[in-house]
Amino acid sequence: MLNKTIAAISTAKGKGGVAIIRISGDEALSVAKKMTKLRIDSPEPRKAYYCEILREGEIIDDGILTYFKAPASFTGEDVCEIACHGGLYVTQAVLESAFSAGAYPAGAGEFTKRAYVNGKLTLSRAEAIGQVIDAKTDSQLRLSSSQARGILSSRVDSIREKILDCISHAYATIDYPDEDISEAEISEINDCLDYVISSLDSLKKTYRTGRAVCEGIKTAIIGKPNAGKSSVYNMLLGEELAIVTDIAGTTRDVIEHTASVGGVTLNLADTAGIHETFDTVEKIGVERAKSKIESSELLLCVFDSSTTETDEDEFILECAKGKSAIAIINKTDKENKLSPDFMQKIDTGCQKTVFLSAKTSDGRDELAKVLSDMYNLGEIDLSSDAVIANARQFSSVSLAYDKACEAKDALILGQTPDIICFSLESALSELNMIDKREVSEEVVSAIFSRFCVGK
Ligand SMILES: Nc1nc2c(ncn2[C@@H]2O[C@H](COP(=O)(O)OP(=O)(O)OP(=O)(O)O)[C@@H](O)[C@H]2O)c(=O)[nH]1
Ligand SMILES: [Mg+2]
Repeated sequence: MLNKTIAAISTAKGKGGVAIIRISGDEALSVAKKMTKLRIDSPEPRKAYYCEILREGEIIDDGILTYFKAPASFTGEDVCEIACHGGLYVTQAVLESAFSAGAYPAGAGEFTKRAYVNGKLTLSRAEAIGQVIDAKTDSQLRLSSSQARGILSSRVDSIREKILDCISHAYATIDYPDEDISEAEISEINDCLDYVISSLDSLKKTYRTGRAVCEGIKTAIIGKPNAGKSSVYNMLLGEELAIVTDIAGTTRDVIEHTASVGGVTLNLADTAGIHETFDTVEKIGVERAKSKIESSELLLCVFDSSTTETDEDEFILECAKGKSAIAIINKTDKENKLSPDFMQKIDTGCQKTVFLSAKTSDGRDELAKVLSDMYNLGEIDLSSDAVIANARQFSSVSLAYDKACEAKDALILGQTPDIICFSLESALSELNMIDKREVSEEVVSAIFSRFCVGK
């Protein structure tokens, strides 16, 4: 399958100035030559050539052809890119002309998959390219673009080399089974192992940040009716998405959008005000709000500071128990009527308290800072540090960490070098899952199927 020459539109679907049709495979140049009229016989690699574009011999457009000779191309195969005019119909016609000239339609992510198979990209870099395309926030773009440049891959490589060092030290002692491992050798293996364990531990910890940036945190805004939940929701999203009125019980259905606050991606849900109600529709809304609390990882508990607290506010604090929760004391543009006792209860019931006015946006920066600290964004430079950004990578690093700890335990217990080596080799093979070829075809296909056609 892989040696078929494939073609697809690589630019976004829609009307634009220019569109690019990418062709990759052994026949790329011959396909491109069949479907264009060039002024020369053979284009030189990496040079742009004006050409007329043909469909069954008839000129349908003109554009630019660029030829990339294998292996110096994105996919590692021969690649031709034809830039034509970006109309919907003309682009499709140029693509069909590539098919008539012998190319096959590319599947989703097939160009990037070929780049990976041909060793042009590591798996984590390929994943990061997908994230660059999908990025919706500035932090997502910064993180994925640095990982696409291979920062995670080089960090993983340097840890792999250290593990190989440990293995070679331990194997050296196996060659002399009659001699005990000397103190000096034990200390060398020990230092090496400590380095590996602490590097894997630091890398593992970056997942809290990576996940907060890339996947986002499921967050519910909860509070009693009229506390200002929908106003806080709109303020965080920078748009009037939820209806705000002074009538208690305005929000009934759960409304969900994604916001970036302090670099953290919040998958935000605005919910109905929680209280006792006999209104059938509102009752359903309150039930939905309660189930949203269950399924959320983070709660933004909104309290109206312009009125004294009620049992409903006490109930919100009950909901926050055992959960990650930030208290938002809203309406700070008005006089604070919450009792000092209740303020104290808020402080103990929630991890952090932020004073905010959804009306004036005062306190938004403070909330951004709290979120950024909560997910360690201040400690990590998204554009230069290696960061674990998905569950697959996290699982490999965690398992490698466990195996390295097993090796250290074996060393401390004075077990034979082959036992230490066995654990270290398992650590290595777990780590190999991040970038190397030990990944199953199923995992690889799942990763690339998330890409769009043309990438
Ligand atoms: N002064 C002031 N008024 C606010 C602030 N935030 C919200 N309000 C007002 O409080 C009222 C209720 O706001 P909403 O955002 O609809 O409150 P809610 O918690 O979503 O209410 P329900 O959906 O009914 O549960 C509206 O009149 C808002 O304009 C604030 O920070 N300051
Ligand atoms: Mg509301």
